[in-house]
Amino acid sequence: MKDTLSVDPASLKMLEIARERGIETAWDRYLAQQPQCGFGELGLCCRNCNMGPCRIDPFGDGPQKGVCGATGDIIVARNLLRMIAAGAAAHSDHGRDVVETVMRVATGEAKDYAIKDENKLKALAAEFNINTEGRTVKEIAKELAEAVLEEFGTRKGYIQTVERVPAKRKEIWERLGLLPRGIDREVVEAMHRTHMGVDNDPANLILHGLRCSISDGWGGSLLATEFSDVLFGTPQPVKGKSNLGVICKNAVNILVHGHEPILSEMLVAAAKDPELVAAARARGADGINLVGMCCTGNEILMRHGIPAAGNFLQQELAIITGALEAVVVDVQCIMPALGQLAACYHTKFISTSPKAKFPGAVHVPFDEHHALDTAREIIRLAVENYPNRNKDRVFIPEDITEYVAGFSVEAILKILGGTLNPLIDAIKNRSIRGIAALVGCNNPKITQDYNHLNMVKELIAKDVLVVETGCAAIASAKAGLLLPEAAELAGPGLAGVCRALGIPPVLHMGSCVDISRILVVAAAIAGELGVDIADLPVAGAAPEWVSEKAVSIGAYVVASGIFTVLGTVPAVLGSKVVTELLTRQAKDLVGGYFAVETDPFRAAELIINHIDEKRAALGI
Ligand code: BF8
Ligand code: SF4
Repeated sequence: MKDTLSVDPASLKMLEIARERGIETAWDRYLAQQPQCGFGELGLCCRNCNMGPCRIDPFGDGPQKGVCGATGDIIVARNLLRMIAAGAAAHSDHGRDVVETVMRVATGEAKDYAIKDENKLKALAAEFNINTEGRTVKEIAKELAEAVLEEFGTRKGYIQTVERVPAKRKEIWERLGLLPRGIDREVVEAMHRTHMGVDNDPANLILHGLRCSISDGWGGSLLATEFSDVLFGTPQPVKGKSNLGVICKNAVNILVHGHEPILSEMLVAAAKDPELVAAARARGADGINLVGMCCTGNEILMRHGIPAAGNFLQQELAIITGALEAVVVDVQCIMPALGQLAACYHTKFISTSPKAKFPGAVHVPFDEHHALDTAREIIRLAVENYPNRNKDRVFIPEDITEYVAGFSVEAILKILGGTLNPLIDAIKNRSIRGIAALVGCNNPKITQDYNHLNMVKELIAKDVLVVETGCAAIASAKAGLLLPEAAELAGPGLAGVCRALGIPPVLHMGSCVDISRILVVAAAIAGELGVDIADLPVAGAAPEWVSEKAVSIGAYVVASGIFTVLGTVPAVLGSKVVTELLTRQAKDLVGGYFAVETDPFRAAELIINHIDEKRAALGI
């Protein structure tokens, strides 16, 4: 669908305002890039050394080798591995930051944070063979954080958390040499192998890509999720509001955007500070309104029901409302365009991480030692900025949709009465035909939210339970699909289950690192049934994916045995060898494999066919 930029009415209204005001957005910059580089689209360009840049002619008339002799297959495989490594690094570095914060809580350095979920702390301690008897929470937390920080460069063979996969899956990984030996190590090795003149075997490169991605999905991301739960509490179902209409006309509006809950959780606390609320009122505002964007939005909506202002392509649109006093960011998925855009308004663009600085941003360094004080300082900057708002330039679309989020594994178990058996029974008796995980971003290459929403609707109508994270989940929130009432759109089997349990047919399981929650559920179901994850009637999809993190996610989901459909085309088609490997041979090797399907209806059909095949093989 190309005739409209978005199916989100709020986005369309804001794009109209942007057009009237002559303000550019990602959609305009995407158009200005046309035609995009054909070599790049196919993955056929290389800049890995200074004999290059080199490119391979896909039509066979021009060069078929780089200066070093690298073929198109080698170049495509190397480029893909670098993308996986960057994505795995991003998730895992986020994970490390959260674990380090737990360490600082344990040593008393991060006094503004506390251990909120002691049960999870103890369960993790048991997993890492740490004694909890007669010890204080801080003692346990310190030893656990030390053990987990060791996982990033471990020398003990392979990382501990892969023990969570069913035995059959572990055997496959062992046989193929895919057990990750340490999270940092796999990323470093990916960079080493892709250096000029090192690994020049496409299959060997891709297999390492799978190992590197497993160190993310079953390592860095999983640890980010678990330790965020330890620090901030394990999410439980919570109601909230979504879309740009959550920005308030008469309040000090602060948009928090990025990924790590370490910052956003403190902003949530500081925004309630009576002194700051009074300061906002003294300047004529009704109060302080904190809203989230992208995954940091997901983190705080999952735990506090903080409104979600939107997903990836709405970050600029939020500023164009003219009603944001501040946009506060940490790391990942933050467009560098925001600085220049914020300067067209009174909006302060505040960066906080030493890892992520931006043109046009005010940098307020955030660290765990003075977290609440820094968060207060940031909120104060926003409050003091309120009188600078030009009321004539404010336009806030009225679109607001309610959602229910917070479906952690623990929350799902609680709803099911303590075990997964009711879910497994529903799958066996076909009330639930299968489970599809829809994840990932928005991409201006396709109509915003169109692929997400149409895939979700097709799948639930055919009794497939949908679980979501990231910007995909926000798309569903905005469309009202995260409400129990959306069961009306589900097939009779799924609708019956939703009504009996009071849940929506689409479960919001969190931010992108929380895809690990989905893996954990899949592993647990496989364990109960005594089969491998690859045997389950389960599939994955990234209908509008953008980021390198999504490439790592796709790789570890496939490596875990799950069929995955991509809705935007990855830069691999320049190599027949790599394309075949990902879309066919992977099935024989790891059970999971990729399909690329840009049409959401056909993509949903692929998933349903896959689910039915798996059901037939299981005899259910
Ligand atoms: O990690 S879905 S645009 S915000 S990458 Fe980014 Fe994509 Fe959104 Fe979260 Ni995930
Ligand atoms: Fe060219 Fe080979 Fe250098 Fe890549 S590594 S830029 S293909 S010479």
